[in-house]
Amino acid sequence: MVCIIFLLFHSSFSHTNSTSDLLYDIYPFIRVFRNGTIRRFIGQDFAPAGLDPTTGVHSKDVIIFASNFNLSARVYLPRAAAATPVHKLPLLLYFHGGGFFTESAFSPTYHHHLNSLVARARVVAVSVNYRLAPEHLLPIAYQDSWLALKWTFSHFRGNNAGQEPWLRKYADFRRVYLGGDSAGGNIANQMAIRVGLECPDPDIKVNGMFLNCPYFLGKKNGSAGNNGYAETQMEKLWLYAYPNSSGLDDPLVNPVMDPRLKRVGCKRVLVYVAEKDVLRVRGWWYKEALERSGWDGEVKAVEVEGEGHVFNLINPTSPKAVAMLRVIAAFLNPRSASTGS
Ligand SMILES: *[C@@H]1O[C@H](CO)[C@@H](O)[C@H](O)[C@H]1NC(C)=O
Ligand SMILES: *[C@@H]1O[C@H](CO)[C@@H](O)[C@H](O)[C@H]1NC(C)=O
Ligand SMILES: *[C@@H]1O[C@H](CO)[C@@H](O)[C@H](O)[C@H]1NC(C)=O
Ligand SMILES: CC(=O)N[C@H]1CO[C@H](CO)[C@@H](O)[C@@H]1O
Repeated sequence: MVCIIFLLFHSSFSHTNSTSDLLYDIYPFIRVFRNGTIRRFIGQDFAPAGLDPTTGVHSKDVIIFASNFNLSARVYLPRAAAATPVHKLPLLLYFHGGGFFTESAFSPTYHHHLNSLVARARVVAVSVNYRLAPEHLLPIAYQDSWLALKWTFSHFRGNNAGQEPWLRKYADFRRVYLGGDSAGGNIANQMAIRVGLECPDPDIKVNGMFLNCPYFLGKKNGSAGNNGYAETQMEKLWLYAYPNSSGLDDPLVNPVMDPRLKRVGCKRVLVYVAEKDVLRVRGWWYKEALERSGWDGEVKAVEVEGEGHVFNLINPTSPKAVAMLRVIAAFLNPRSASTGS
């Protein structure tokens, strides 16, 4: 009896104890304990590169900079690249989501997504594996992404060009696109602004960008709505991923506050938002802010009814996800739509 009481007491005590052992809890993304233990709950699996039998898309992993931290990416080539003579294909630079804390360019979710998109749009793609918080706090993800962009662009020129043959041979650097979902959408926007401010090569043309449920926040600029838990978790992601930021109105996460927004370095932007996503209004506000900024381009937002955050990645075979894939493919490569591959 004493023993049972002790166990009950002890288990509730150790529960309390382990709760206080938590430095922070951003479930289901991550839990970080005071003793240094880190637990991630999504996006930790590895899908190998190679030939995808369903789509005929080839992929391989490349190390971009081995020198210090093995910055890497997964490069994709569609079946259409095998045509002779070679027709160069549009190039997509993709940034995965995961709240800056989880996922990778190599997870089954993104491997599947890129295979489908590359096959449908007939584009060459580089899916960037930037480093994650909390081991690598922001702004490292932005720095890695910019290095990956510069590495990709370095394949455009002859002499000092990069050595990845798929990019040298098949990528059309006058039809470059940026894309990303959630935190990757946030990164894509930053890369587009930086291209507008300091494009590494004036002869390279970034034509457009698509953002899927982009991760933007804002404090002064109103609350997203009634989903308290989800919204709080979304805010925590930023504050813990970037303790040195100026908070929820930092221009890196609140585009309404970003005076550089008008420098987005492409002429077409497509924003997807989902009706039940706590970030829905942020996607709409991004569109409005971009329009009001004086940016010289055309932005379109599409809202998908009845769906939640990155629904198309979670349920890629659902009719709405398939329809969305078709629209994004046509955005990246109008020719892929006209011949309906
Ligand atoms: C750290 O704390 C967690 C939660 O209390 C525990 O599961 C884990 O084993 C601990 N790790 C170390 C190295 O002590
Ligand atoms: C980079 O990759 C190589 C080969 O896999 C490995 O030996 C090395 O430890 C890695 N470096 C870092 C910093 O992860
Ligand atoms: C935060 O900013 C301060 C002041 O600029 C700097 O000294 C510090 O290294 C930064 N911390 C991180 C984690 O980047
Ligand atoms: C509450 C608030 O200030 N909302 C504004 C946030 O920013 C967007 C885009 O600029 C405006 O349309 C909202 O009115």
